[in-house]
Amino acid sequence: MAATARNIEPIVGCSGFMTLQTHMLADEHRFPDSGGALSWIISALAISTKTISARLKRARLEDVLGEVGHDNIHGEHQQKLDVIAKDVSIQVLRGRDGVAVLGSEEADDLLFVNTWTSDGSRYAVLFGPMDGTSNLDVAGAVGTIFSIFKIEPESSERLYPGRRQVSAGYVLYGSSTIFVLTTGAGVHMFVLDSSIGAYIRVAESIRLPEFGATYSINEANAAGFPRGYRQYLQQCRDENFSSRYVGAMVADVHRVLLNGGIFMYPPTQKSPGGKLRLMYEANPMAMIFEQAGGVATTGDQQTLDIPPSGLHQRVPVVLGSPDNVADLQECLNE
Ligand code: AFP
Repeated sequence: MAATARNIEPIVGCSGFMTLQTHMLADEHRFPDSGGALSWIISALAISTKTISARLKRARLEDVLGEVGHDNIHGEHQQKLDVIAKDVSIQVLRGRDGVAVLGSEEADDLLFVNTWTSDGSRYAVLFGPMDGTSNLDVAGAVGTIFSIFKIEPESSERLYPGRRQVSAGYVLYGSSTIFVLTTGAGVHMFVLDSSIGAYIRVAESIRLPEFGATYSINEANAAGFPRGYRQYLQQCRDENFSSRYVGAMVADVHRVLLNGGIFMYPPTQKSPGGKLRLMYEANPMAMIFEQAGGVATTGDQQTLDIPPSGLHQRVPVVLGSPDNVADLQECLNE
């Protein structure tokens, strides 16, 4: 792993002044037959995430930090902001033309909404409204992740492999609010300008560096990782990599997307099948990484090819620069 021989420069850039809404209108030209429902859905996500961003900024002042007092479907203590973020997202999304199915990390099951667009298209929107909740009480970075599928007209299936996503994205609520989006033609990044209430495009067609000397993993679980992961981590330490871990997938993955490197949540003793959720965490991030020239795998197969078995299915997650993932894969295959 000779770091000097590899491209480690972030490759981002953009031209012109463009809001998310204008970007989506321009993007619609790729689909001349579309009735614009996807744009409406993404505009709903823009509204819900702006609302969540505003609530987060005032969280300590409005007493919305802390637990609700009961657990969610995963047996995790639900935070007040988990519930607020889910309710805001559902309220905004369920009124949009074309949203037929909603699925959220915080809801036990899929929610079916009876809506059609004039061109007959219907979509499923799956999302993790508040990712990284353990950071809330300490004003750390958190996020929202979403995945959008088009529902086949004659199909009774409601969950599809990630390869069938038509759009995916995340919002990072950090020192600024960042919206990262793909609709299958590259990955674009927007920053919320709260003075005008609009997401402004700041980077077009982001390309992940081929390699980055940073890894992101909860190393406290290392004793329970499969041998290949332990071996790869040793290799990274021997080569003086940096370790960075926020504990909110959106924040950790965003760093890797821009600077290169690798994010891993392997199988652990506590979660032998992995901890992160396929449908609204692993899949959308996998689409974004592949669209940006990166790699997304479980260690055994490409994440986007996994046939889903349920809304809350868990999988091991590896997302990263091609060279980093290739080096990990070598260790896993040994
Ligand atoms: P919370 O939302 O419960 O804080 O979980 C966050 C998360 O799902 C994901 O965002 C992180 O990458 C991962 O869990 C962190 O898990 P560990 O705390 O086990 O490292």
